[in-house]
Amino acid sequence: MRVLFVHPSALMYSRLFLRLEPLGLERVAAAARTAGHEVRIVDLQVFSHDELWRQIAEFRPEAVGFGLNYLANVPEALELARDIKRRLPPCFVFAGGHSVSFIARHVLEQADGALDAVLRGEGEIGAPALLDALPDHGWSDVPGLVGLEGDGPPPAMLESIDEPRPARDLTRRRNKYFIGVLDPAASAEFTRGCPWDCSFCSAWTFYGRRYRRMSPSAAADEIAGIAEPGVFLVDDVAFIRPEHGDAIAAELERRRVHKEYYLETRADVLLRHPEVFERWRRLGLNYMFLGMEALDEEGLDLFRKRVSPDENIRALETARRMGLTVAINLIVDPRWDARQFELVRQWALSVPEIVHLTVMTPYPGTEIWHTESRKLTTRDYRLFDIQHAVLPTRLPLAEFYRELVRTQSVIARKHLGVAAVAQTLGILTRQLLRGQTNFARMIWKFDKVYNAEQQLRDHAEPVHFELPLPRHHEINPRARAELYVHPAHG
Ligand code: B12
Ligand code: SF4
Repeated sequence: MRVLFVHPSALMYSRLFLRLEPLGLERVAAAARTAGHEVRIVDLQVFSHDELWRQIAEFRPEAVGFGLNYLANVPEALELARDIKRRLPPCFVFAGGHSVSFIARHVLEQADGALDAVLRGEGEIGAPALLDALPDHGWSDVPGLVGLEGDGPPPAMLESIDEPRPARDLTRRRNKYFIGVLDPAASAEFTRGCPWDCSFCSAWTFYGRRYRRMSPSAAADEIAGIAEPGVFLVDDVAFIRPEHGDAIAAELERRRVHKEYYLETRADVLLRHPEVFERWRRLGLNYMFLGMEALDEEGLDLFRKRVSPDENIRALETARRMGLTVAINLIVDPRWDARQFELVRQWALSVPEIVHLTVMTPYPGTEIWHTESRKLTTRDYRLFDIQHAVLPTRLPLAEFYRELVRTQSVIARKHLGVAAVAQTLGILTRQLLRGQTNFARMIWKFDKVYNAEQQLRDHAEPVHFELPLPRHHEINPRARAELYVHPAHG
């Protein structure tokens, strides 16, 4: 069967700081190809809609699968699905991915016939099963299927994440994938899931709180097979198990594989086993993302981060000592007033790290979705990109955005401004000589992407598709069980 997988367009954040390959979609595409299907991928982060229509006309797919990891992409995917059905009526159109898994039935109903099914959970098992079932519509056995005529059994999980290897050969214009100065950059995954349970996050609920590791030799094969010099590790928390990080490092050392790495971890993990990160530093680890989330105890308790402000500060010192460039994420509470924004600006300017701000946003699949969603000021999917405020702000909304954008701009100028360009001039020159312009463009694009008036105007756009509301508004054991996509473990 001819199958086309589609990743929707880049969201606000990805238009500036990073744009990464659709790793999940590449893995699902690989599984479908192994099952004997003819598979293509269109990534709308790096292609315009014209390329999609060209593929629809030329390749004439019998099935199209949209990757919906992000809520903010739901309206675009539904509109494209409708157009595909118009141009190619017999084509089977479905969606899968992180966010859509939590609200599958709702999205299917909203699609009003434009989608034939949503596949919940990991796609490596479900997607080939669905494609195999398609000719005679024997869907009722497809794990994770939510269909127009009923549901299949619960989503099935891979025992081992060693296989399938992502079908990187199917993504084109790979030189458009980058993260900051890692330009170009590929992505790779060593582990899946997270054993913590932060209240604002759905990484643990999606995987039923399970945590799986790739075997060290498969992980090293994966890295060795990547053509790009830079690698972003998509693991939610890198090297939770120090022996796993060490074993992969040993394999890479033995094979003399050297890349430049960017990874994400937690302060307590770094502090417990700095030696693993030191070892990776020698292998090319240069950039680390630390999800600090809040500067004070109260904020950290609110998000159930189980890390103290002191641990966060010590982790920063440890990373600095190792010579790592660190990016920090802070969650903006919509209740912040002008004074709190000012404090954050001062703090951000006083530390050498790159500081990112994301606005606290309740998502389906998180605990705060149940406790906060009654207060939502909008249910427009497009605003759920953690750069817009969807909860009531203490400041008038226009002023909130002015403070937010001003803070982001002050911080961005610290890194993207003339001084930073001078510091990174060597990197920039080398990239431009190789024809890599993503990082250079990012430096000059900030004001186009971040604009308080535009963010305010986004709230006035006509809304065609809205998020559903949760059935429970508190976290009792039943509501907690319902958070999971893959059945909970332990
Ligand atoms: C890596 C990552 C990114 C990368 C994106 C890379 C890319 N282009 O896809 C970067 C760093 C760019 C990123 C950015 C953002 N991210 Co992000 N990201 C992740 C992260 C940590 C891992 C995703 C990943 O690659 N996993 C590994 C692959 C193999 O798994 P996967 O993609 O989930 O795919 C599997 C299934 O979902 C499914 N599947 C996927 N696609 C499809 C398609 C079909 C047809 C089918 C059947 C199945 C299927 O099968 C796959 C294999 O099992 C997740 C957290 C998590 N653990 O999932 C957050 C996460 C997905 N991100 C999140 C957010 C909020 C964002 C941002 C909005 C943040 C921001 N600061 O603005 C941006 C917006 C990105 C954008 N599109 O523009 C949220 C999602 C929230 C939501 N409900 O919408 C998550 C869940 C993190 C969280 N803390 O809650 N992100
Ligand atoms: S925020 Fe990080 S540590 Fe907390 S549950 Fe999500 S992935 Fe795990």
